[in-house]
Amino acid sequence: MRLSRTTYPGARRPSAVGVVHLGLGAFHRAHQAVYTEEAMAATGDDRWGICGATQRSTTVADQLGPQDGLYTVSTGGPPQVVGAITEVLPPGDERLTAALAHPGTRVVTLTITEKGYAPGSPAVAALVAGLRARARADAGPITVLSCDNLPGNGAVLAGLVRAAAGDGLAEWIAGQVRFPSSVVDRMVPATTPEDLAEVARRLGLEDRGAVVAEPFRQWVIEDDFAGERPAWERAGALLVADAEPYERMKLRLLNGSHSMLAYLSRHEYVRDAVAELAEPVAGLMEEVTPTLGALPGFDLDAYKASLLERFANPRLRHRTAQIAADGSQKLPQRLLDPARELLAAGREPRWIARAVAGWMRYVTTASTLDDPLADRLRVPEPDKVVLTVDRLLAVSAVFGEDLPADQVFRDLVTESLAELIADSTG
Ligand code: CS2
Repeated sequence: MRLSRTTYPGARRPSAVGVVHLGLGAFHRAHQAVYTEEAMAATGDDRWGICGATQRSTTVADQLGPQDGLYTVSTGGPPQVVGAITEVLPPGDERLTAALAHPGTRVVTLTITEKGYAPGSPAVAALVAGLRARARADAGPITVLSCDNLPGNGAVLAGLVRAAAGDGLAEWIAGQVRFPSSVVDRMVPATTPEDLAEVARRLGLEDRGAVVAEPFRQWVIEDDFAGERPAWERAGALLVADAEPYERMKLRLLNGSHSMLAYLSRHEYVRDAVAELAEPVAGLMEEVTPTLGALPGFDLDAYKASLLERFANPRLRHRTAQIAADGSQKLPQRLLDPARELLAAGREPRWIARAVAGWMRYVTTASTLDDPLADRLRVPEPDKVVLTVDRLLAVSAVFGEDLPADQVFRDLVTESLAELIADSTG
């Protein structure tokens, strides 16, 4: 039997939709939806049901629709049923605009991945259409809360929305909409058939929307809301004036290491890659530390040690291939921005260069490349080191104009790529 509100009547039943979410993937289900569920449980304020929309594939709608939005999250103990999601909209569903224009909706959250932050992306277009309808309906203020791994994600999204909105709507947005930045953290690998079988066994019901995640979770949110919001702090979220220091730490230490592991290891899972690459990962973390800025009272050494433990979690089947995807969208904030800052300070970003060389080897040798810039990342003769570095550094959407012109950086990457190629052929 399938998990649903009929077969599992004990699930939380929100009284209304208060949040619209764009990008209803595994990450949202294991992160913001859980915070929202727990905020409702802690306060008894049940108005924060989530209307979740998927942007690209119908799979999630097929998984969650027949389950009335219910699914489980497993972090080691028994699967927990989450009832916060009350509506599931497939791509292109017109009800999304209506949901964004409904006065009960006070917050829009987004997990649309890095590549969603581009002019003309479907998620941005859907958001602007919804805001336009909301302005017309005079439905009141709303907060747009980005939850993607980008620096200043709120400001970036605000820029895209304003550019697409045009003058009249931009004026309404300026008065009614806030775009706080937030930093999200939880490792949530793609669910596998084995995971689904395990959940079905433990739950006694089939759950095609199940997600498996690490126990750790963090959400740092800039406290800049246009109106009401779920009491996420009651579920452990940190409301702060400025998320930037957290963002640097998370993107450069966690995500930077993740990308390094994904490109330098030939292991299938992060947990095995981290055992193989303990030295480069520790090296990378030390190298970027001077670029992190200050967080008074924060124990950076403990944070780094905890990351190594989280990567090594034996229960997590986090595929390096999943993290390797979309590298052109991830490298700049994870590796290249800290490289720029180190170079400007007269330091050599050796370990960053090694990770970048790993990416170069990866994009030039992978049999299929999952990346929006895939066409521009192919080189004719990947064993020619200097030519490969030259061609790839010239992709300015990734490296800008400054890094290709930096001889120190170019030499470090060239040297690393030569070593990597020699290692794999020798
Ligand atoms: C990963 C992230 O897929 C990736 O690129 O680095 O999804 C990572 O697992 C999360 O940001 C952890 O919070």
